[in-house]
Amino acid sequence: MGLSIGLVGKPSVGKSSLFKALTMVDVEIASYPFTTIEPNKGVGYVRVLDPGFEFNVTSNPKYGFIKGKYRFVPVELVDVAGLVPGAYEGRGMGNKFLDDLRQVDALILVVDASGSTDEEGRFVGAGNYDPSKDVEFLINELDMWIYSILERNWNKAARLDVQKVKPKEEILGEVLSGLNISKEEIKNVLINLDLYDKVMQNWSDDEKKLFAKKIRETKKIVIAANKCDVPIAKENIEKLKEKYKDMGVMHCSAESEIALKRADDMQAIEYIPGEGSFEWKDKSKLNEKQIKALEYIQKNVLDVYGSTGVQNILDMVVFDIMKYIAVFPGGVNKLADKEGRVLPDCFLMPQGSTALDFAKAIHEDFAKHFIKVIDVRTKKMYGKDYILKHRDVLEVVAGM
Ligand SMILES: Nc1nc2c(ncn2[C@@H]2O[C@H](COP(=O)(O)OP(=O)(O)OP(=O)(O)O)[C@@H](O)[C@H]2O)c(=O)[nH]1
Ligand SMILES: [Mg+2]
Repeated sequence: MGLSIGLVGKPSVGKSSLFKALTMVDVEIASYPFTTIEPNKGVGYVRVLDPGFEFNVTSNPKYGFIKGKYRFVPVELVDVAGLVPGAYEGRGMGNKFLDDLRQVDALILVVDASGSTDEEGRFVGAGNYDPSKDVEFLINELDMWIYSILERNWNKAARLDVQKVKPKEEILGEVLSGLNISKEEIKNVLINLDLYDKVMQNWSDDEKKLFAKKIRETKKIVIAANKCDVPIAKENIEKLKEKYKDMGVMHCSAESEIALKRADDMQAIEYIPGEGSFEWKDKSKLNEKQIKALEYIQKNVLDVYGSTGVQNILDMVVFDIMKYIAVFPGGVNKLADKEGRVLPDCFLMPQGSTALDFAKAIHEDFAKHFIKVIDVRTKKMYGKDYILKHRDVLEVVAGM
């Protein structure tokens, strides 16, 4: 299964807009709170410099696509309803819908950097709300969401604990199952909090809350500072970057990205997601208003920030925060598969993965009968413990 990334934030910050900018799936976008109720799922793409051009070939991906020198590799995205302060007490849409995010590997926390919306997502005019307040309450809501999962299951779990049916990390692992947290991580949190040997029945409420918070801290989270096309956002983004140095903070303008991608689809411009400029191809395909909008984007977004930030957020999550790398299967003598597709596959794998992990990702049998890998660029050979590098192109040799 591929990587999955969730979008969370208060209403009207542009979660669905960012989802649309990343997936180009048409979803409901509107200026009133709680536009989204049911989750949206779609495919977004991380950007990798494609190795094809080094071999003088144009790759032909089975999944994703090539644009310019880049390969866009699919990951799953999930957009959910807006979260308001007190959601854990049932305010707004409550926090149960966050269960749709249980499976995600990382979260993008979307805030309205233009400060145009209050904590409930109501429009208050640009600059009239401090977006760093959002980060505080959203983090607290995530903590309380995990706490509420614990609470829902506590009695049963505490009974198993008292009967010593199985170790705590297994009991709690089941309660938090699907949160993508390993038993080892759970055990570490328990030990660090000095709760490993304390009978669960006797945990205080504060202890449960602290445990929930520490579990949340194991999740990968980055902040997307959206609506950076509104000039006043600049100051707020600088403040957010200073205040949340430990998390990643990335400017973005979902609306700008949608406009650029649309104009690119119409072949009015040539735009590669993540870039700091675009080329005019055929202005006659656009009306006056659309041309003005694109000029505005160049001047107020691309020239100011170097990108719309939309592509950059996803790349930052996967490559910088989650520390994944992209690895390509290929043959020393042949880069195409049976159907003639050149470099058809690209695997996203955690940093530190080995040649054997790579073989396994391709096919279980390759791992079972593994002999060696050959670096297609250098023709060097490596054994099963070879640590994969970002953008490696490797042939797996197996004895079958
Ligand atoms: N200026 C500006 N406005 C944006 C941007 N992205 C979204 N918006 C506007 O913000 C409003 C809310 O956008 P949505 O994408 O529906 O927001 P949401 O977070 O999904 O909202 P809910 O589903 O209600 O929680 C809409 O009026 C969008 O046009 C942006 O990059 N810049
Ligand atoms: Mg929405």
